[in-house]
Parts: sequence; C-alpha cells; structure tokens
Amino acid sequence: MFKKVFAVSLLLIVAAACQPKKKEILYPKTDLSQAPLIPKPINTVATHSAFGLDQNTVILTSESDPGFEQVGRFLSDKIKWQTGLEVPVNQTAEENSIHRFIYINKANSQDLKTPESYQLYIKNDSIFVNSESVEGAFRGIQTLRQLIPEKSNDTLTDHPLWVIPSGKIVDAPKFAFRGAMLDVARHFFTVEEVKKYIDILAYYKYNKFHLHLSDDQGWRIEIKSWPKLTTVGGATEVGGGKGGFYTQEEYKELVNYAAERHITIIPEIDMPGHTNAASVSYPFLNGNGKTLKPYTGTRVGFSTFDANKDSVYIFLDDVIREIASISPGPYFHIGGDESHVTPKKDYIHFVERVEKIVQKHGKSMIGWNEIAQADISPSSVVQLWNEKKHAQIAAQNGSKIILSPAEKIYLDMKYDSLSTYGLNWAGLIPVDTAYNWDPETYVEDLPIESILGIEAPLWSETISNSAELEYLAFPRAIGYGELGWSLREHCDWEDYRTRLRQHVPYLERMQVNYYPTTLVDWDK
Ligand code: TNX
Repeated sequence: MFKKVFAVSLLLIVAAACQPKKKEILYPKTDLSQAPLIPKPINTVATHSAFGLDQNTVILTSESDPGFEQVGRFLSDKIKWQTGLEVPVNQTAEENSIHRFIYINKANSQDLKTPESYQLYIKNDSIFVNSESVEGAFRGIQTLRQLIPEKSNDTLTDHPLWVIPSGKIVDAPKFAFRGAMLDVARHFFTVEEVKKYIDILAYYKYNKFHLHLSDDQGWRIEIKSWPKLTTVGGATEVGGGKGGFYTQEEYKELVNYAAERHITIIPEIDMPGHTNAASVSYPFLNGNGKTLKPYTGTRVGFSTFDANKDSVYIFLDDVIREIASISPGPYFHIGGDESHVTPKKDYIHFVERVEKIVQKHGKSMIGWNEIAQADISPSSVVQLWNEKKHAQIAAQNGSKIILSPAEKIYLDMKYDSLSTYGLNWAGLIPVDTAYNWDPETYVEDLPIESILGIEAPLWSETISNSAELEYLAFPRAIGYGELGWSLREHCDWEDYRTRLRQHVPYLERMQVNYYPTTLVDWDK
C-alpha cells in the first residue's frame, strides 16, 4: 500500500515537472497599473478591484451631443465582436434591471486639456469615460477595449463575465498629429483593404490617414472633369498589374469610415515630379521633353509637369477643387518630393503657385521637405523625410513640421536582411530601432512647438495586398502609435516589448499578418 502511494506521488511529481512551464501571468487581472496598454497613458492608478462586463451591462451616453451615442454604439459593436455580448446603448430598460453601466460622458474638467484628452474611472458597478469632445471619448474607449480580457471568467457567476481591473486613468496625446500614410499608387489597394488598415490604426489612437493617390505608376482617384486620369492613368501599377482607382463615391466612403474613427483623411496628389501617369493621360502636362509611355517599374525622379504652362495650373485647379470638395479635413498634400528633372527655379515657382490654388480651395498645403526651398506660407506644413535642414528652415519661417524620417519611420524599409518584403535604401529598421528614437529631439534646434507630430509612410513598391501590407506595418506601426501619443518618459523599450507581446489576441482576432520578430517574446 505504502509503496503504491509513493509510486503514484512520484509519478505526479515527475509529471508536474515535465509539464511545459506555464508562462507567468503577466499582470494580476485586477491590477490596472500592470495592464498592457498601448499607447501607455499619462497616469494610471489601480484600485485592485474589478468591473464585471457581462450580459447585464448597459452603455449610457451624454444626451447633449449625439456624437457620444455614436461612440457608445462603436464600443457596443466592438464588445460584441470580442465577447459575443450584446450591450445595449441608451435603451430605457427599467432602472432596477440595470446592474452595471458604462457611461460615456461629456464632461468639463481641469484635467481634460486637449480635445483628445479623456479620463477613465473604473469601479465595481460603473465605468465612466469622461471627455470634453466626442473625439476624446473615442480615444478613451480604445483604452477600455484594450482592458477587456480575451477570456471570460466563468467561475464567478452562472454566466460569463469579463473582468476589467478597476482604477483611474487620465490621458492625453503628446502630439496632435499622429498619422500613417499608404501608397495606393505603386500598387492599388481596395476600399476594404484600406478600411482594415484604418481600423487597426484607430485601435492604437492614430488620428490622420494620408493617402498617396498618384505617382508615376498610377492615378487612383476619379476626377470628373479629367476622366482619362483614371481610365488611362489608373490602369497601371508596379509589375504590370491592372491597377485601379477609387470613384469619388468610394473615396467618400473611406473619408466617412475614417471619420467614424475620428481619423482625418489627407489626400495627396504628388507633383511636379512623380507625374508620369497623369502625363500619359494628358500629354500637355508633361515637362520632361521625353516620349511618354506607361511606367510599371520602381525608379523615381524622371517625370515632371511643365511648370511654365498656364494650362497645367488650370488642370490642377480642377483636380484640387474636386478633391478638396470631398475631403472635409483641413489639409491637401501636394507631394513635391524628388522632382529631379524640374529645374530648381521652375520647381520653386510651381510650389508657390500651387500653394495659392490649395489655399483658394480652403485647405492648408502639406508637402515633402523639398517644398521648404520655396517661399511658402507659415500655414503650410512641411513633412520631413530626408533633409533635416529643410525642416529647420521651414520652422524658422513659422511652418509646422511632420516628422517622417525615412531611417526611423519608413514602414517600407525591411526589418532585417531576411525580410520578405520591403526596400533598404534608408537602412534596415528592426522593431526596436523603430521604437527607440525621440521625435522631440530628432532634429537639432527644432523647437517642440514647431512639431505638429509624426507620420509613418508605407510605400508600396514591394507589396500589393493586405497580408503584405500588414507584414511591413505591424508591429512597427503599433510602436509609432505610442511614440506619437505617450510621454517621452513612458516610451521604454523593455516595458513596451512586454506590453506588445500581450497584443497577440487582438492581432489574431483581426487576422493581422504581423511580422513575429524574435525581439519580442510573443504570447502564443
Ligand atoms: C522615396 S519618401 C519616395 C517614394 C518612394 C520611397 C520608397 C518620398 C517622399 N519619396 O517615392 O516610394 O522613397 O521608400
């Protein structure tokens, strides 16, 4: 008998020792301060209790602004998608049947300093999302979404309950401009593909989405007054594929989809260089003196509009007018990069003339850093990609700067020499290099007040569908979300890496084809 008990115990001990080592529980589920939030909030205080999200939870929203109800509906949809729970919004059930509520509240508080600021108060029976604006409430519910655990706890009650740690979060963004760019010109991406990208960016609190709508290889937006731009210019792409374009209705659909996520679309028509597709459609635009033919390669810098023809500016007035009229955001991006075959004086004349057209149609101009060589207005914005001195000159002139330095934030750079997709002209950008830089000090002598924010461009010479896009964008774009939002002192690689690994359930649920870098010990 004794022998048998001993043998069984030994077996159990050996079996236990042979069990694969369980990953340590990364945060006690009721410690809010350890929650793996990205971007990391300004201030988090844990109260070590919990709110149980379950079938008896309801969402209520401030009545003074219908936008808050929309935020409530968005949250309800996402809770349904993640947990299966149907959480009603502003349904006047009998008061006594309400067990727990999430209140999305228009509030005034000293702590709410910017339109995107929010507070999150989580108690046992209530969650308050406080913000002065709908936009802030929307950012706040992204934080709340990240606090809902992947698995329910089915032992506490007779029905499933998702345990959300209690406490208080006070939060606001570092930069007002936190953008991503997608090049839909080198390869075309469908409306559905673009929507999926926007959806993921919204989860990480991005608020700008820049669409690179034209380049040598393709023109991607319908212009009703110049139809060949899409019938001819839209029919090509890198590698000889069939290209494509958005009708104005489809573009508006994207604008609205982004707006529901409080993301502003910034349209770009690149000029005077990167214009082969436009000139193939309408040869009078061409200024390089060469015979035109469709281009499906990946060289840059060979094309230009003719900067000395009035008809070119009449054409551009139509293009900018049509796009501006369906783009509610304040910006129109004119490109302006790599115009290697435009004589410098023509380039400057061109930028100054086009700036006036952009302003006439009610928008502020954005351009790549080369535009700083022209005499531009302080209301125009310069996007740094390769020449720090252009950013410094522009800032002295009163312009705001968007930081997109290729060596740090180009999503189309390879991670390492083994990367399947991407280029390497600006270097390799592994996930830690992408994260470990400080936008506020990146350019010497650039006052912080001159920095509008950061943007992560994704050029598409080597990618042509969502899976390839996601391979390059994720996880790096998640880190850029944090660099744009969180305080410098909260951007710590070791801490970030531990939080990032816990985002696998979200990425898998979204079917994101992220690059599983070995720099992160993924929770799989
Ligand atoms: C440079 S960055 C470009 C693009 C290319 C990209 C590839 C910039 C303003 N121009 O035309 O697609 O490099 O990385």
